Amino acid sequence: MSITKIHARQIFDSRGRFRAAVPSGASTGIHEAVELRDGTKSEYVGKGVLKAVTNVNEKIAPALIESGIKVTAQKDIDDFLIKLDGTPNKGLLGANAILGVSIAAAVAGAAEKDVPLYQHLAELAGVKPPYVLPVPAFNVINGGSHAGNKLAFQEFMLLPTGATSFTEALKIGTETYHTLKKVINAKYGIDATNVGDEGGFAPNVSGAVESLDLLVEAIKKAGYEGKIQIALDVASSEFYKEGKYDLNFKDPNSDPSKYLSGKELADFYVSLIKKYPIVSVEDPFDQDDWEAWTHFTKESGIQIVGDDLTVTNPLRIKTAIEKKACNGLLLKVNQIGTVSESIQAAQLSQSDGWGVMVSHRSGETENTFIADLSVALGVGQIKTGAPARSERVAKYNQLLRIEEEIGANVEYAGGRGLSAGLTPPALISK
Ligand code: 2PG
Ligand code: MG
Repeated sequence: MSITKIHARQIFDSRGRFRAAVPSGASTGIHEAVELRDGTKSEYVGKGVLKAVTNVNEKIAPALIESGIKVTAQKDIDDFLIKLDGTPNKGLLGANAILGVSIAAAVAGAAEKDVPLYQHLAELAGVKPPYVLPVPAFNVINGGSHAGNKLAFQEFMLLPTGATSFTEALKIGTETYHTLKKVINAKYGIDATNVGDEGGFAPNVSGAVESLDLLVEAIKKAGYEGKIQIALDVASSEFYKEGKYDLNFKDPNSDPSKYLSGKELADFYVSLIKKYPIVSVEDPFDQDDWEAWTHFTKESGIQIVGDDLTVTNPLRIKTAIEKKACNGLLLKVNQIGTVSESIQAAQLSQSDGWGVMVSHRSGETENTFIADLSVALGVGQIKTGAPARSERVAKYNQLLRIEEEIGANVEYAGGRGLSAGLTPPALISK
């Protein structure tokens, strides 16, 4: 069947900002596809997306309906949208307008075939069962641009790689999250247990070492030592200044003589990797500091994930492959703007042996598309915040449903999955 009706409306994200059916970042990379915002300061503090909504309703909808493309032909739909926009960064219609339609088409395609969304997406990607449920990366301490504390690093994540199912991973993550809350309360008081944008706690710790010590203590107290490994998202483009890294960037009086060089920052990471069970580091360096990336990926021996560096864009991923700049992709559908290009980005990365982690944005909605996408692509990793705040938990709950629905034939990526080449072996061998 071809498409007969498309309708967009402006809705609100987890920060109370406004968009069509797509998420939105705070620590966005400069090379991401364009998110069209109205910019009318007097309305919705300039963050409205009514222009993008109009682009869907008045430009995309009539053209796509007129085209007669079948709703199950995702690649044709996405190619049509890319062409209709005509710019390399989807700046004309807006990646938010385009992605809303692309995702809606995928959901409608699954309905037309009368199969679950993850199955439809897997068929589009050519991925065969058995389906693999991803290891969740729970972001339990929030810093950087996602929290009102002094912490420079943006995300401290727990990966229950030692679980035997997704359901157990969620149990382990949730129990450890609540144990962490008690640990933080005992050390810093109840005020320090307020949460940041992604549901993790945002205590006013001095830095990464203090945060990692909290995680290790919580893991031990919760009884999950050896079952949980740690991932970081440094989001360092946020504090790259004049070729150096300012770990005190939230202080307006930060002292430039204390900024770190790329080499000094790399040495700091190496010391952390030695001391803590860290198996993955995302955005350790600025989005255009290629040399530092290449050097550190080789030196670290663990998964190094490109987010702002690669922006889910096949062209940037190709460059990263050539430069051996990283060995992991953070897959964010709104960085590129269509479902088909997201699948292409994942598969291009996997073709070079990279790990792939499907990801939410810090500004999220209750939409659970990425949960299905992570299963469809069988990538073995997903990050969608702490096990708190409904826009985060909605994705984890959808994965519970999928695991239950698939039943006996389901596999969990932790352990077996990771060693089967879904992600670098370092994730389990460390
Ligand atoms: C990131 C994301 C999601 P944002 O940097 O990985 O955690 O944050 O959506 O703000 O870019
Ligand atoms: Mg990131």
